[in-house]
Amino acid sequence: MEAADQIVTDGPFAGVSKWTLNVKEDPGDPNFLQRDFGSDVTAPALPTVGLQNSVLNLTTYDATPWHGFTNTFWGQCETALDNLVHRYIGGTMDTLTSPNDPVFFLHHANVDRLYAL
Ligand SMILES: [Cu+2]
Repeated sequence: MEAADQIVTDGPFAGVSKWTLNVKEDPGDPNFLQRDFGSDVTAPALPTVGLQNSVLNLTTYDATPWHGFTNTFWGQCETALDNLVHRYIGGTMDTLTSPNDPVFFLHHANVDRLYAL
């Protein structure tokens, strides 16, 4: 659950006192965990199992121009799966300091699992 400022308001990482962010992109960024599920219009939902399976079925690992927007396993894993989850959760997960959010590690463990498959 999050309030208007996207601060996480319940659970073990709620508020400022339970989970203080010390590494920030910008010194003015808040020092509390923020989430804003589904508010990004480009990421209104988590990736589906069907999307995940379609990425797993891509047989080319990567291709020119090597930038991640190709229809390859690496390109789609990064853009269609990984980035979509960051944008769907929003808040802290949608920043360069997204490892401040504990869910980052759950999410990236799954990304690692996909690479292993
Ligand atoms: Cu990521």
